[in-house]
Amino acid sequence: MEKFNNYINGKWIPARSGKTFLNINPANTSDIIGEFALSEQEDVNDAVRAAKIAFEKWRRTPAPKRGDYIRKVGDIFTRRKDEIARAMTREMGKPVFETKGDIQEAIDTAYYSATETRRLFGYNAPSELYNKMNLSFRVPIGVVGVITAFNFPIAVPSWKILPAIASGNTVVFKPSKDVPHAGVMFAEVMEEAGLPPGVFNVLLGKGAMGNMLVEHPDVKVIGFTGSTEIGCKLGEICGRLNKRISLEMGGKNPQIVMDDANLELALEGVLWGAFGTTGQRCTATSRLILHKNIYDKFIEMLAEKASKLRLGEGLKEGTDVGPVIHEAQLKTCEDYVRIGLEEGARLVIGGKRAMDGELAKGYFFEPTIFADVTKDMRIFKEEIFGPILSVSKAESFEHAIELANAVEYGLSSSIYTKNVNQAFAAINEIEAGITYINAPTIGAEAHMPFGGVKGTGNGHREGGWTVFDIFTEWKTVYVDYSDKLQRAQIDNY
Ligand code: UN1
Repeated sequence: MEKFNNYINGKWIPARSGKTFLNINPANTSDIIGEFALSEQEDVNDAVRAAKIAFEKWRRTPAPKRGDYIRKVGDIFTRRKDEIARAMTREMGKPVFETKGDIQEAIDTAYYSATETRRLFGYNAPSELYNKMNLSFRVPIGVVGVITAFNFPIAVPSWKILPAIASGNTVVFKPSKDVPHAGVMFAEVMEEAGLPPGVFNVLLGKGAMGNMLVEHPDVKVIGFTGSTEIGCKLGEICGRLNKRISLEMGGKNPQIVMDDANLELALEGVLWGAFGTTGQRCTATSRLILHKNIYDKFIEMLAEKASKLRLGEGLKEGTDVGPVIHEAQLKTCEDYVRIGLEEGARLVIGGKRAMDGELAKGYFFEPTIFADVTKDMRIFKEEIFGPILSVSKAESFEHAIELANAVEYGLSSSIYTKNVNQAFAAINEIEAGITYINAPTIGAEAHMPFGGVKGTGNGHREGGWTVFDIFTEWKTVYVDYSDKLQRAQIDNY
């Protein structure tokens, strides 16, 4: 069996304890991906020490020079796209066309971040005094800890790692325990790009090790994507330690379909939004809000199409929907089906494990649709992270918006309508970090701000120019060239 180690200070090394853990293919549980280093406190200390030392040189490397390395990262991901995509599919299940998209998002992020190293704009402003100049610059912060989920094993880490490094920070990355191989491949790419030792480090392991990284006094900033439960706990730790943390957490994203919408288009949208990545996206469409005039008809159209989605191994040509990530996630899906039925929702299709033929070898769950879901039900409010869609009926546009906003989360959202007034009103009224008009809730692009309001986050935005606000501090500079003492607020008044 293949063994995979941590990447610390430019070297591949096992965990100090020698401990390892296994990871399996969720589409075929007898296929073992490999044996991975199980990192603990000492390994965290080693990686953070390496990153701290590397920071002193890296922060003094001119930003455009740092960009040259990151551009190479984009080139290498481009060259290795197919091969890494296949390995990712084997490790986490989503079909190859999706894992290719995942890598493309990292390529886009690499080129975007590399270009930003020639900008990283600060501001200047007039001084109150004539012979004085006021400037401000972004400066790097130090060692950044990156902790991410399994569902986008390369793209989401890249959103944090590449801008953090472009800004002059160094990084210790802990991939999800469910996708350690992707973390290894990320490190291989960084190694080939020739980044100086210690600028980027990967620690493989489980959840507890993430806490150690967050608690480590030399880790100054954390970028986290994962569950609300864990994110909030890490947020508490960072509050106590006065550290910056960017939290990207859960979603319960609505797609509204109004009675004037192009229904075929809305149908394609919800199929992709709800069942793409097997519903395991923080941006997945988990609630469908239908105007009463099209409610029955649309549910019928949807049920027909959704029941034809082809479940299977993501490496197999023609697969639409892969497995969920592990047994516990299957169990969660089953629990929510039971809860939905107990709450009185109507099960339209699906609702159980898919066990036909080859599917019995993996963690497959049937695409599931509940109708007549009301806003007090748990399946309306709680993130499931699986292929389960809740459908609710709206009496009017206002009611649709009210339903869309009736949850604790606020990441993505969508409305299908041809009425331009309604579309713009929805942009104003939906409480979410992202709103799509006539497009599904998934499909964020690397160069735009990404993040949510309410329970989804803590005010930061990854992606785009906004991610640099997470990974930089401001340095304000006043240059007085008057050759005398000029007292602001005093000598000029
Ligand atoms: C996530 O689910 O964590 O917009 C990120 C999208 C993708 C990113 C999803 N580009 O769905």
